[in-house]
Amino acid sequence: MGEHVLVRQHTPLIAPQKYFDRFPLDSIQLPDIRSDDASDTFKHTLNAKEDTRGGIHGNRMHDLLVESHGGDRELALKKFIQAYLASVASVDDLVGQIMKVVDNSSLKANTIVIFTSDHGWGMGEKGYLYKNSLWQESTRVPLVVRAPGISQAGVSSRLPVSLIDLYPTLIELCGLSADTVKNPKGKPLDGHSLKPLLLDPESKEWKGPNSALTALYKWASYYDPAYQSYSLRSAGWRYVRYENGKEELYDTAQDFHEWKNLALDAKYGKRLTTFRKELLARIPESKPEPEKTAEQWKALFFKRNPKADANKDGKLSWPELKAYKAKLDANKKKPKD
Ligand SMILES: [Ca+2]
Repeated sequence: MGEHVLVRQHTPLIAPQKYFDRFPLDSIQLPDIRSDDASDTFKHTLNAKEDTRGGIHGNRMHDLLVESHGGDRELALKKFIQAYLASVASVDDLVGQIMKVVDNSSLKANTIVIFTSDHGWGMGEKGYLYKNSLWQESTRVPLVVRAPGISQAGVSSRLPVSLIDLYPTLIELCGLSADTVKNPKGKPLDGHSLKPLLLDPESKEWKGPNSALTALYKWASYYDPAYQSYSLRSAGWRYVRYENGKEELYDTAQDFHEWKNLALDAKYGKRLTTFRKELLARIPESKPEPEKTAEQWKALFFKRNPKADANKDGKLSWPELKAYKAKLDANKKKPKD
């Protein structure tokens, strides 16, 4: 198995000029953006301290881009999208070159090619210009599979699947063992082989769950799976639950843009309950952070403040800690000038 990572398509959006020329500014179409779209959403309520880049970073990126174009939002987004399209076109050409090499070699008939990405990107929808959201712009990725003798060209499946399904797919297509449980501590793979869907996009043989799970990992010092933000995307719905308990629910069959948060509408209580249960069944059990004992706390303080060991005996006593902490606190209170 081989992996080829094309890093451009990525910010900063650098591509040869000829690709920019393919997308003149006046030909750029902006996505459908509703100015008040974010008003019924909760991403911005995430604890910014623990989620420095996930909470409002996308809003800041958006606002700074607009500001740098003198407040002309349309021009700002058009220029960003032009650079994005130029990068996509450049990667597209490179993929074509790779495919040409494969197809002109003896590898053609027995090489499985998967084209995908690790996340999408918000283009100003909900005032957000970044990855790391739980809305479709960020959670959806391209996924194209060419498996000789298995998949058919030009067909697609509407079923939401996940990147964790790729490994089991390759294992099955290559006829390798998927048995990952070697001892009692082992766990089976979380993903499911896409082979039935590659053979027939309408197949009823798919063994995976009805919805794709996306986790927004909080950049915290301690990881508790119960306090992360998640999205479940089924064929017709998206459910979002933020770590602070706030929820969003979108009828994606009717509301493709995910504009109207139905979680705020009592009419959808039953559907919310079902999604809540489904999510809890999918995520690992909570592992709350153990309480730190006084000694552990002292050890941590010593690690961060080695100078607190006043008599330099390599050990930090409580009086030494108290004296050093008092000094730190006094310095903190001092006015800067
Ligand atoms: Ca909205």
